[in-house]
Amino acid sequence: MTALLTPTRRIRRTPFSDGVEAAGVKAYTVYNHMLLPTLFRSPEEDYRHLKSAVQVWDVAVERQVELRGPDAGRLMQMLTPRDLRGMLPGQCYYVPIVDETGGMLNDPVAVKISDDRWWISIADSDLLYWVKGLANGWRLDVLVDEPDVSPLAIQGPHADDLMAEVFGDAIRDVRFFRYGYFDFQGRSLLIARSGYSKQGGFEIYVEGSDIGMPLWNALMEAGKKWDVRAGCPNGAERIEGGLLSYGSDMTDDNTPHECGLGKFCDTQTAIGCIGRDALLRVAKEGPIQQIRAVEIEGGPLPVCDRWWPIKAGKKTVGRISSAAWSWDHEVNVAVGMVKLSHWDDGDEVMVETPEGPRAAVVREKFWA
Ligand code: THG
Repeated sequence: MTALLTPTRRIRRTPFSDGVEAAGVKAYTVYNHMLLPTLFRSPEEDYRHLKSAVQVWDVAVERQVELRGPDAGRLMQMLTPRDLRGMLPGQCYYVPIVDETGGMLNDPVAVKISDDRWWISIADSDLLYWVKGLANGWRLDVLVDEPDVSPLAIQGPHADDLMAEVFGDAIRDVRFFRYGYFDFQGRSLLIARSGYSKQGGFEIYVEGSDIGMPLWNALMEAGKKWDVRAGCPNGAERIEGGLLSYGSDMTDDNTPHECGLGKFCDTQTAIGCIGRDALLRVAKEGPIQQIRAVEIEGGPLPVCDRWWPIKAGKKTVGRISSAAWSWDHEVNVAVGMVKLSHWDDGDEVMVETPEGPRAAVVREKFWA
């Protein structure tokens, strides 16, 4: 598919779209009904620059579902099998969200603002309707809305330097998956050390679209000495790091355990979680397929826009959901859902790619 994308009002722009366009964006995808840049210079240039400098990413598509009211905490725990009792304001948790069958509905970052106020920073599914449905069906005392909050990510080895220039040195002390409030032009912004790369960095939860471009411009100006550029989540880098993409690598057909997210589940103690009973059952047996890193041999492959079957002889033993050429590892790095019979480290399989069958090796660990 190489056609253009026709813009409509259904495909939402972001508070940073003017900056993204001025920076020469070359390709977009659609995520949460909103534009998400996918390419600026070339896949290789974007990849190498992310790993050596610092980039500003328009990730406004990470929309927030806000829970506000006395039952906000109760509702939040209904959504996830991760035990939230120990979570304090100032913390972010990566949380699987599951339905009544234990199927994954989303894999957001939950931000606890106070006992009665949370933001759920969602991946690509319409989680708002599920959450509103639960709040109303259970007659909970909570407001559920999408606020005017748009994340802007600063990622790369010079992220701390750039952020300190704009927000002051105190930003360096924010720990991983913690946040603090920092001032920009008289507005207090929630800034977390997090982001969809393994290069380190921050996410600014920009509250109020009107300050989107002023902030974008200030970051671009302050970052000149570190060669700051507009960037975006990078396919190869995120696969190397084992960061999953909801809708591509997993859907509501998968449990968190199949997705390797069992470490973010405390199903025994997550009392109130809608999917708890279902997950307790599947957790007893353990999954029979699981997400794995897969190395696909040979040269670069086209973009993976449909499942590529994984074969062992004539048998299908899984499917690839994402793949990209890694310039650092000089191999195609991929994410696959692999059956138990072939998921051990070093297991040799074949992948049916659009370029024909390719030898591949299943890996226990991702690359970064
Ligand atoms: N940041 C914010 N919102 C998001 C994303 C994000 N919403 C959409 C999407 N990304 C949600 N999915 C993920 C997937 C991975 C991570 C965060 C969100 C992630 N994982 C780390 C890891 O797996 O190494 C850390 C997990 C942990 O240790 O808690 O960061 O990126 N705001």
